[in-house]
Amino acid sequence: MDGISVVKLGGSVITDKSVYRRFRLRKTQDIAANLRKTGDRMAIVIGGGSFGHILSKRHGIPGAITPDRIEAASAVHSDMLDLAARVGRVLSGSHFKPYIFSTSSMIRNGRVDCTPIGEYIRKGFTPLLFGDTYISGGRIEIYSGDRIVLDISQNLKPDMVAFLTDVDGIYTEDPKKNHDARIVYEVGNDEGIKATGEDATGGMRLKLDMLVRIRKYSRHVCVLNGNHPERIALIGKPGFIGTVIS
Ligand code: ATP
Ligand code: IP8
Repeated sequence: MDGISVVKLGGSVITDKSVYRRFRLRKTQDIAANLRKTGDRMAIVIGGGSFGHILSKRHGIPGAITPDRIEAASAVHSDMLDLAARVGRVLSGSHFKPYIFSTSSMIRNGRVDCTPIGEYIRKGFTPLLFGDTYISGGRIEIYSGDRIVLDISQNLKPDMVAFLTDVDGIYTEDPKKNHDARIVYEVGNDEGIKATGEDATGGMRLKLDMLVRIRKYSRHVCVLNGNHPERIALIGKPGFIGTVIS
């Protein structure tokens, strides 16, 4: 395609969300190789998975600042930096030039200042950002990777935005909880979709809200299964398996 893309690597794909800090190296390598084949320049955002959500939930983050939460937020931030470093090494192995931005250092007036991202992409880097904890007033908050994708999209107006999760796309309801759930190939708004969110940032519920908003800034927004990374090649083409936001 040779355009500019923003790709969210969901924590449900690159980590095992049920085991603290378990990284899926081989899966991430497969995804990186398939992203490389697109020829696109891109920014990559990683979600929390088991590096972000387990400790956050255990210590009640987001929440008011307490000594316990300060310790936990520091640990979550370090864990996310570690996850970003691991993903960065995988991307380098696929000949990207990743450049990690620490999200909490880029928050200005309640949102991520994405001004440098476009410049780094144009110079040949692949900016890599991650969902993160940050301080706001008397609270410790979480800045979701999904929200970062919205901020970058607003700034860059990318040709394509793709969210990789561990299911085929958006379903009528959670496919892991109800086997009658059906995939919805085209979504215009979030009406008629039951989305549950059990992680620290609201899971699929927040994602749906973000997807609809991101569509204003990009012609092609989709959700696909990162466990089948060969599907990346079919984004925007006939035969694509996943959900397109219309
Ligand atoms: P992270 O936030 O760690 O980056 P992620 O972005 O990969 O994770 P989740 O927030 O875990 O993804 O959302 C994906 C999960 O949402 C799926 O594993 C699925 O079980 C669940 N889910 C709930 N409702 C739906 C729905 N209507 N359609 C599709 N998946 C849903
Ligand atoms: O998984 C949350 O980002 P998300 C990151 O994209 C943390 O919602 C630190 C839990």
